[in-house]
Amino acid sequence: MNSNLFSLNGKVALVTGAAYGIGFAIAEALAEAGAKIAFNCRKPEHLQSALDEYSKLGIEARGYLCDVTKEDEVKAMVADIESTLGSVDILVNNAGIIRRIPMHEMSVDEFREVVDIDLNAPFIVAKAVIPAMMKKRSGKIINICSMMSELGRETVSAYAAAKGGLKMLTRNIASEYGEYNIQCNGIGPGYIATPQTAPLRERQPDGSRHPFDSFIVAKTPAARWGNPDDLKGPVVFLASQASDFVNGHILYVDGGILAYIGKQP
Ligand code: NAP
Ligand code: GCO
Repeated sequence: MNSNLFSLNGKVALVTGAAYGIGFAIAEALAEAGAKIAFNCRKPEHLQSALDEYSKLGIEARGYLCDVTKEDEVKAMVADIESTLGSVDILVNNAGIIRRIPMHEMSVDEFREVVDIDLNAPFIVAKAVIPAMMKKRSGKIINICSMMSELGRETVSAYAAAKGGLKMLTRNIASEYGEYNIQCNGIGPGYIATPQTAPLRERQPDGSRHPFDSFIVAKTPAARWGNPDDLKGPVVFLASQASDFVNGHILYVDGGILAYIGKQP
């Protein structure tokens, strides 16, 4: 097999929201495969700590303070990446938030904020990088979807609506730009141990596990939460020439949750 199949040498990767969590692991994996890394977040303290962590790993990441919902900030970031590292070859739309509120109690602004970051922003960032990919007739766009691209649950209406929409945005980008040798796929992580899910894993006052923690472990054939490193292989696959004929696919990295009815209590 061609040993360069999974190489990203000479490629420029932008990973949004990669100050920590899943995005950081994704950026680390892409760097390990040879890519030059650019990433962004909103908070200066997150940016600085991330730059320090990347540096400790020997990764010369270019970090940007950029809110992915602001098109002017995104355009300025992409322009600076193009003038310093080169045009973006690989985009990972990772930045995202969740608000866990019963729908009938959720404000319109709270709903809109989640959809803005989790769905509108991937459109904004993809739109900023696609013209250069079209010129090069080459590009990889990877949208970080979710179990909630397929399933609902209480309190996450905005998130599920956004991630379901992101699945279809992924398929539409694949449909519209495949002829330019641009592949757009999604990764659907299962339940991953990051700050975003920390509230679902908090120990109870009596020291017992959070009920949701126990629920997820029973619902996952792998009988564990995922960790960000579980996403490294899948993202390198979708970012590399190994997946040049994979397009519009959502790769679920979930330990088997979507395949499993769950362990009998
Ligand atoms: P996280 O720990 O909360 O990290 C989110 C990152 O996004 C942070 O770096 C945050 O930095 C950045 N961010 C948030 N809003 C932003 C904005 N408007 N502009 C720029 N950056 C922004 O989340 P995570 O668990 O790593 O999840 C990452 C992605 O995976 C999200 O799309 C999430 O929906 C998805 N996902 C997570 C899980 C899971 O179980 N953890 C499972 C499936 C899918 P700042 O706050 O500094 O901006
Ligand atoms: C939740 C969790 C999930 C995960 C992930 C699952 O509250 O149910 O936060 O939404 O973040 O999206 O794939």
